[in-house]
Amino acid sequence: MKINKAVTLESHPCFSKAAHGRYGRIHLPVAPRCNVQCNYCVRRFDCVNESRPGVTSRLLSVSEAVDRVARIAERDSRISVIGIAGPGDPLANENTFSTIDAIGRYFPDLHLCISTNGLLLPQNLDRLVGLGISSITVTINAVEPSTAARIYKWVRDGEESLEGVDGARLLLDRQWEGLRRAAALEELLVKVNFVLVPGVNDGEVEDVAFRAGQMGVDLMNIIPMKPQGGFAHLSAPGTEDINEARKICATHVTQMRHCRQCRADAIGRLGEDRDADTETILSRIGEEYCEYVC
Ligand code: CLF
Ligand code: SF4
Repeated sequence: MKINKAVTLESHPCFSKAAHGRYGRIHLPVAPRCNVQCNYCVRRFDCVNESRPGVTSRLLSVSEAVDRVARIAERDSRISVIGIAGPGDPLANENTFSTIDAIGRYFPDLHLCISTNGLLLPQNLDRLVGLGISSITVTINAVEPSTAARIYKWVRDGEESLEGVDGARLLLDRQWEGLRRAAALEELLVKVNFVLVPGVNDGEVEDVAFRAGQMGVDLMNIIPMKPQGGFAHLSAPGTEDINEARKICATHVTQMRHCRQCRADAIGRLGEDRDADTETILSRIGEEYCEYVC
């Protein structure tokens, strides 16, 4: 099926504010591994009452993911998007590709959406497009490696693990290359996420917006950092900080203002997640999960 960006936009609850009250998404938690460590990401929560990115009650296998979509999409015609947003990095998990391949074949009318830290995006973009994804989000938190080095504890590329500025530079190079190439594809909706960490990267939010706007990125989502993990000692940005950053960045790229910072296993319309309904029949496992920001 030929993907048409305008058609995707009409019914994508994240990319279109007009669509967010009418359409919903299913996140499939099939991707546990991550290849970087963000300082704002904590991997040890597994609470069905917790509602934030990176949290899921249970990992799904590919066949379980397909079953879940069949079961839910059958009784809710408002589901328009199937997203993979963790709980780790989707592109660091082969199951992500198997899942979108299967969903694309069984449910060709649903849009496929991926959210990634971008480290493996350049090498996987063609594959994702070939599998039929119609929207992608890349989280980019800086332009300068010295700033990114304060946000990412380590970056793992294959067998190589890099820390400090070396890891940060590699990650930023991949993120920006992946974003540029994705934005150049006429069929893809592309969003850049920015996790605002006061005193660390707030001075670069406009630079990220400017670059993204120049590349033709469709949307930017500025997200408040939650103080935890390596950033537990910092303060979260206030609503005024976020609004001010959005105001400045809106001159470069359209701003998203209706994000609900979804769980990695969210289901339904934004803000009306039905995870608990669906998870009651599933057992919880005591694994550690990674915070993921879609
Ligand atoms: Fe999911 Fe993300 Fe796709 Fe949407 S969520 S993978 S783009 S289908 Fe949406 Fe949730 Fe905000 Fe993400 S409200 S956290 S922006
Ligand atoms: Fe990985 Fe996302 Fe957690 Fe960062 S926030 S460590 S990219 S899962």
